[in-house]
Amino acid sequence: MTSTDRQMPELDLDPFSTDFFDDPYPTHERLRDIAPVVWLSKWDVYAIARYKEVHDVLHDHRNFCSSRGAGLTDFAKEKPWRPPSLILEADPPAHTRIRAVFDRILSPAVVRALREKFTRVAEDRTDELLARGSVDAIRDIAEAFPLSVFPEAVGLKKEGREHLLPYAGVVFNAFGPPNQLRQQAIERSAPHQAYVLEQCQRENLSTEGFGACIYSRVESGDIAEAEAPLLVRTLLSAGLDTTVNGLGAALYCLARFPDQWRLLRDDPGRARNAFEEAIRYESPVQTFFRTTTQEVTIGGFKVGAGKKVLMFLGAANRDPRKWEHPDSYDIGRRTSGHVGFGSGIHMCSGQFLARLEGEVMLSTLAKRVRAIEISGEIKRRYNNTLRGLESLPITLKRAS
Ligand code: OVV
Repeated sequence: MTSTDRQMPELDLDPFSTDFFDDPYPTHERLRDIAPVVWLSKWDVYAIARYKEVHDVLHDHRNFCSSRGAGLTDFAKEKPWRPPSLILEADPPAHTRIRAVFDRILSPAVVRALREKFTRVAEDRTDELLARGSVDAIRDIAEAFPLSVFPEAVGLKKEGREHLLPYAGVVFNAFGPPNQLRQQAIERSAPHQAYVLEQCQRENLSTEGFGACIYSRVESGDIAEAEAPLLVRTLLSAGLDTTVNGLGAALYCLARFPDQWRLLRDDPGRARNAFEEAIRYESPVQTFFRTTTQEVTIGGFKVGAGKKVLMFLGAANRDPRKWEHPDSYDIGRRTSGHVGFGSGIHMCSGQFLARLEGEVMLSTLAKRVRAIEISGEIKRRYNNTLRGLESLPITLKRAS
């Protein structure tokens, strides 16, 4: 009997339940240890939790496509809840052309020019927080900072911005199975969808900013007129809640592990890696799906054509086969290779912007704040894809 004839192990656990979200780590370990791929009967998906196989799948877009959806819904069988993304939910060659345009809009050079502006905002925010002393690290930092720099950088008008996080909440819940989180989010999404659709139009975007930049590519002939609003939609879908949860992850880590906060205070130049390590450690985007385009073999197990493969980015980022002391938050760690931003052709296009936001906010805090102490009840926020907190009450002490 060859390895490809081995019976696929199956489990009936639900990785989209609140019990799982409360503590996914024992289940991540179980999934990694049982086999390279495990069939989850509850949703008929093939789960991959080891680093190697997650990495391999991310780098094999021919066998594991995105055009049938990066969530559980198979677009070949079911209508997506909104028109597919031109970038996330696409394969080469269509993806390649759009992605090249998008990458130039969010290039390191473009992002670099935002540093001074972002730093001033972070400094003002920090002084305001210190004046109050007791704050909520999620609402007052992780949400407030990205909300005060990102919509501005896109070129959105002031009114209606309160729809942005709820809209992204729907997007990331919608990748999950048809559970209450997904169904309720979609049921309540109409006003958020209406807002986003409207803001994606050229006339509602300022003449500077990422939005106008996308429309300028219509002029240069790189994209069609009809593609521009959908690319702005990608910015609004993927550009805010992700960085909110990334920054939230970093603050949660630094509040829980004071030795690491001390290291960061000793050298605020470590802020960028402290942020990166938080992305590995908490993996704000926990999962994505692919669809098999033909029968494939994963770690010696056969998976049929047209099957949904569920990649546990968060489990891969803590796989002891890949990482030393994977369950330690270590701001000095060599984080390269983590899959918190994905990997391969779909790897996060906004990663440079995300890192700038994370680095600037964390280094500013490290320079001005002596201590961060958890001062109240920590509440988790439940989402089918995003991992993060609803509330993290902290007290901040000023550095003398
Ligand atoms: C990576 C990502 C997440 C959510 C939405 C999109 C992309 C999009 O392209 O709309």
